[in-house]
Amino acid sequence: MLVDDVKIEVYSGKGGDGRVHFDTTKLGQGPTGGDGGKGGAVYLEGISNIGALEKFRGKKVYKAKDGKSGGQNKRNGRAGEDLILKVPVGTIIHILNQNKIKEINKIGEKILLAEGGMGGRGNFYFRSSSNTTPKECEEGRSAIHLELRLELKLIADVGLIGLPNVGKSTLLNTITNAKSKVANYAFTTLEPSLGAYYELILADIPGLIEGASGGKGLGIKFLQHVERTNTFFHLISVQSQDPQKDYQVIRDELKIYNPELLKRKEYVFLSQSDLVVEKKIKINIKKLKEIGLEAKCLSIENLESIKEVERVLREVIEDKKA
Ligand SMILES: Nc1nc2c(ncn2[C@@H]2O[C@H](COP(=O)(O)OP(=O)(O)O)[C@@H](O)[C@H]2O)c(=O)[nH]1
Ligand SMILES: [Mg+2]
Repeated sequence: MLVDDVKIEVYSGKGGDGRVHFDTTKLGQGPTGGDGGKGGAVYLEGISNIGALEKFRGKKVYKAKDGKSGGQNKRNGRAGEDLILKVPVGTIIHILNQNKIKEINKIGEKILLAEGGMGGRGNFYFRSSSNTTPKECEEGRSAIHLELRLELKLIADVGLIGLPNVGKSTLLNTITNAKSKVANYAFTTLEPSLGAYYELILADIPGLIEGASGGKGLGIKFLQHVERTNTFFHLISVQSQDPQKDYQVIRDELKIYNPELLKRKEYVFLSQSDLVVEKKIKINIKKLKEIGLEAKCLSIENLESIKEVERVLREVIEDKKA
């Protein structure tokens, strides 16, 4: 199952302590204690793998490295390594013990959650003309502890919707780098998948069937992931006996979940068009026209139709920029 809600704890690194040390060579007697290194910070970084919250289910506590203590001969301690946790784009970060919320919306976006503690200063720092042999140094500052709830809300630009088995996953895999499971029976793909087409993110929303909004199947759970999606590709199989009904079933489920979803831009595709004879395609195109839909033919066997999908995607990219 897709993990889309987890709680973890993170700690930044503690600062290294400053050091008290004096030169032991014959000529000098001065202070040479170095500063402690800064502790590692905690960052979150957005990646495209929507399954990335899975790894937080087992391990719950994550720590950046502490800074090292200062050394002799004015050597400063090494800084602690930062902790960078990778989360899927669309993750909402609830910082529970600070009552704050942050979001990661882009691949590669990195946000700082907790600074590492500053290193303490060594006695070399405290030397002065009035005190040439200071015995003071500072402790490193403490780490920051955060309790986090990571909640995934996918931010897809295009949502692929339609009944099971109409070719949504196949289309996603064909035009993006996604590796969505494809199978010839309903309900194998129980996880939504994401793929990228240039700067667009496409989401395959599986499991929508009649009654999904009433708790049948799992589709309804995934609709939260397209709540912020502006465009839908609605696939209807050319093999359908009643394409009008297939269309309406999905529209009804969207409506019950959130009527706003019906206002989003929608492109209708008559999919798997290589599987039937031309006449059947024409009949189904006509049936869809009767309810005001201009359906485009689509088949992964037909390069022209894939190019047409890509043309529509470029249109979506233009719309997005505008
Ligand atoms: N012949 C043909 N088969 C297709 C096409 N698109 C998908 N399929 C097949 O239809 C079945 C269901 O496809 P899938 O992508 O899993 O459908 P989904 O449930 O909507 O994600 C799989 O066996 C696919 O190989 C197509 O354009 N032509
Ligand atoms: Mg699928």
